[in-house]
Amino acid sequence: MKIDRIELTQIHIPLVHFFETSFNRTYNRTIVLVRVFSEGEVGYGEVTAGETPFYSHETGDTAWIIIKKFIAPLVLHRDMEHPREVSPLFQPIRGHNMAKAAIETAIWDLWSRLNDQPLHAVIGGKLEQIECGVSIGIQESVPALLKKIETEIEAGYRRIKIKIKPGWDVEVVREVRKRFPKIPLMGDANSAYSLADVNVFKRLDDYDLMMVEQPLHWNDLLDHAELQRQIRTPICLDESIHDVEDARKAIGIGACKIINMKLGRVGGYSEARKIHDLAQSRGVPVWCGGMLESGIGRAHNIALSTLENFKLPGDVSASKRYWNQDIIDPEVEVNPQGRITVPSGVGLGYQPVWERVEKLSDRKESLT
Ligand code: OSB
Ligand code: MG
Repeated sequence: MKIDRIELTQIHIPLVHFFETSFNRTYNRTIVLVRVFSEGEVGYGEVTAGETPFYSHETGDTAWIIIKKFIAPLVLHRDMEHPREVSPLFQPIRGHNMAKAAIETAIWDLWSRLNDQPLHAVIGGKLEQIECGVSIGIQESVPALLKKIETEIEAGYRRIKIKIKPGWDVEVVREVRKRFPKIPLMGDANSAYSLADVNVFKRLDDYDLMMVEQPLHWNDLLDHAELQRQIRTPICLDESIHDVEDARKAIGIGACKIINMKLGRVGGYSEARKIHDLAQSRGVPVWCGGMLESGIGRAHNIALSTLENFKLPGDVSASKRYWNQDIIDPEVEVNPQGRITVPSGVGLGYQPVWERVEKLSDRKESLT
């Protein structure tokens, strides 16, 4: 396989409902999509970075520059046997994992299509159905949140994640538990707290949460280990895990008992697989996180979620929770039992509809 062209396309697409975390509120997504071309076939990838550098240092704009100047030249016109060769090529570039992942994941899709196989089979996935949860942003009021949760439970979702931040935490969780005593529930703080807030998490211990996600600083492991020693609720790390070394250290010092996996945050399938295997060998379950992806990123998340240690429901939800119309055909659907049936077609198994992409696009660049 030799890649003769890489194309970057930026789209603007409004969310059905704004999404608020401890770091910002998003109404409209601006997303950079990539296409990689070889032997008349196309592979698809998505830059999962946000519009702003508030989740990580990366944005769609930084990824565009890094891909154009440093990543694309490493793979264009190079003879490659297998997509597992891609990730080591990117190793000299420090950070910029979402830029790397967009290209790496697109090349896995391309190779799967060239070899007439489903991507999930190519990466070694075994699961035929994916367990789905939802991530519910901070709402205008507690009744509004309760209503949202009710809707998602009725739709069949198997786990509810709510976003928390100082001022929207213990009291909110108490109200949710009062109304829904039994549902699998968790909170994601996106690094809104410090160790000085240990009492917040001790109080949250009363509400039987499956886990609390990334309570402390976005690059910390040590303080999370200290917090975990003081609370019963398992800590799940998101922002702090960039590679298998972070995962090894985090598990080793007890900074987390669960890992949220995101292809973008860890730089693609090769590193995700390493983290997955390490976690599995240590008895640490993983689940697939989300970054408000379009159908292309979402389809990659579904493929990833077929690996065996994806033991907990992910933030992998139906297209219609995000978009009036997604950019793939068929759209991602979740059945009334809260599961996605993994598609059996080649590559991603969902076909990007490029005419739709072009209608949403205002920026495009071809790299040769
Ligand atoms: O922390 O998991 C997160 C969205 C954007 C950035 C960070 C996160 C999230 C989500 C949404 O929680 C998950 C999704 O539904 O895509
Ligand atoms: Mg998170």
